[in-house]
Amino acid sequence: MRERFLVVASVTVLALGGSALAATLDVNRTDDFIDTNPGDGFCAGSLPGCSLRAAIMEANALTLGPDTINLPAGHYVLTLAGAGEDLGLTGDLDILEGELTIEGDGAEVTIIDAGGIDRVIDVRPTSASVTLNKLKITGGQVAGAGGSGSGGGVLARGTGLFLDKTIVDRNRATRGGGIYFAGAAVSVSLSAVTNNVVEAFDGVAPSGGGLEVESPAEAVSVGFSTIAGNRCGPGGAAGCEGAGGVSLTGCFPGVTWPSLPVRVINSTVSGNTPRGVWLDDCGAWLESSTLVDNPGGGLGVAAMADPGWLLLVEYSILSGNGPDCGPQTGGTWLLAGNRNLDSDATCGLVESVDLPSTDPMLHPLGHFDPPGDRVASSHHPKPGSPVVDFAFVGLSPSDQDGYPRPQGARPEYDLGSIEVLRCDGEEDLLLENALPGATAGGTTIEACGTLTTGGAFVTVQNIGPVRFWAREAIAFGNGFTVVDGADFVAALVRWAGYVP
Ligand SMILES: [Ca+2]
Ligand SMILES: [Ca+2]
Ligand SMILES: [Ca+2]
Repeated sequence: MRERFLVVASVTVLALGGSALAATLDVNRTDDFIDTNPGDGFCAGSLPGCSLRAAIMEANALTLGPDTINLPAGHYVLTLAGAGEDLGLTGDLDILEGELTIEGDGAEVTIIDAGGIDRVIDVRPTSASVTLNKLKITGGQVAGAGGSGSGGGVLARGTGLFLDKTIVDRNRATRGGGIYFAGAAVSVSLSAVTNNVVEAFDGVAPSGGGLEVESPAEAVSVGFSTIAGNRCGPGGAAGCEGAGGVSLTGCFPGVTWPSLPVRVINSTVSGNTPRGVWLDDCGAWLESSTLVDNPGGGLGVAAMADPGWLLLVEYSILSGNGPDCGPQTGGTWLLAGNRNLDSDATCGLVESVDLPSTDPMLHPLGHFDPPGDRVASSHHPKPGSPVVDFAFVGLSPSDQDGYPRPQGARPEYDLGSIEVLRCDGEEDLLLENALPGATAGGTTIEACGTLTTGGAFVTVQNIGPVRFWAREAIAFGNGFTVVDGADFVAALVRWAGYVP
C-alpha cells in the first residue's frame, strides 16, 4: 500500500542578495513520476508528494540560483522507461541547468537505481556543476557509440562534477562504466567507484571501466577514494582502450608542476581489469596511494604531448599488477627516489630510498568502518609490513580513512593510502577476569593495544559496543563470546583515541 501524504510538498525559496534565488527541494517519495508543472516553485506531480525525478525537473526550471535536492534514505528506482530522452521525463535523470546538489543521507542508505532502463544521471552540457553527496548510484546501463553509450552511472558534460561520500557501483556502458566525464573539472572525494563494467558495442572498443575523463579543461582530482573491481572489455588489455579503473585522455595543456592536470592522493586502485590507471596525454601527480592487483598493469602512460608534463609518484605502493609500471611510452616519469614500493621491479626504483621488488604485505581489500560517512575501502598493511614508517616525510596530514599522519612517536609516514594506527600511551585490554558475564547494559568498552583473552571462556553480556583497536590481528584464547546484542567490533587497526 502506498503511503499517503497530507501535506503537498513545496519548495523553499531563499533570497540571496536580492538577485540570485536558491531553491531547496525535499523528496519524500521513492517511486518515479514527473513534475506536471515545472517552474511553478512546487515539486508536485501526478501522485502526492515529491519524487526525485520531479525535484530535478523543478530544479531544471528554476534558473535563478544554485539548487539543492534533499534525498532521504530510500531505494529510488527509475521506472519511466525511455532512454535517449533528454528533458528528464523518461529514462535517465537529466540535469539541464545551473548548479545542483543532490544530498543523500548516506551512500549505503540513499540509493538511486536505474534498474537497467538507462544510465542513472545525465548532466547535460547546458548545466553548470553538479554535486552528488552521500548517495549510491547503481543499476545504470547504456550501450552504443558516442554519448549514447557513455557513462553507465553518470554521464557528465557540464562544467563540473563533484562526488563526495558517494558510491558508484554496478553500472554498465561502452565508455565510462561508472562515470564518463567530458566537462571542465571533476572531483571524486571520500567516495568509491566499484564493480562497473564496459563492454564493446558493434565494433566500438570499450574504455574506462570505472571512471573515464576525456579532455577536461580543468583539474581532475581523486582523493581519499577507492576505484576497485571495475572491468573493461571481456578479453583483457587487447579488448580495451585505456584502463579498467581510471582512464584519462587529452588533458588541458599549458600547466606544469605543481599544477599538473591530474591529482590522485590517499586513494586505492585495486582489482580493476585490465589496468588500474591509464594516462593518455595527461600529466599526473600520485601521492600516498595504493595501486594493487590490477592484472593488466598498475599505472600506464600512452603519451604526453606537453613537454612540461610529468608523472610524479610519491609515497605510493604498486604491487601485484601486471606490470606495476607500464607501458611507459611518454613524458618524464618521476618515481625513483620518491619513496615508492613496487613488487616487480618495473618502476625503476632505487635501492635505499625506495622499495623495489618488495612485497608490501597488505591485507585484502576491506572496509574498515572509517569515520564520518566515508565509504572507501582499502588495503591495510599487515604486521611487519615494510611500508610502515618508510617515508621520512609526507605531504598529506591524514590518510584515506581520515586518521592523522604520521602515527605514534616516530616522525615517519607509511607508504600507501593507509597510515597504520598506533596505541602509544593507550591501555591494553585484558578480557580474562576483567569482564565477567552479565555486565550492566550501556557500557562501551574501548581499548587499544594488546588484547588478551587468556585460557578461560569470557562472556560479554548486556553491554554496548565493544570496540577494540589493535595493530595486529586478534587471536582469541579458548573462547570469547558476545551475546545479547553487544556489537563487537574487532577492527584490525583503528585507534580509540581518535576523535573524528
Ligand atoms: Ca512543479
Ligand atoms: Ca539523457
Ligand atoms: Ca532522460
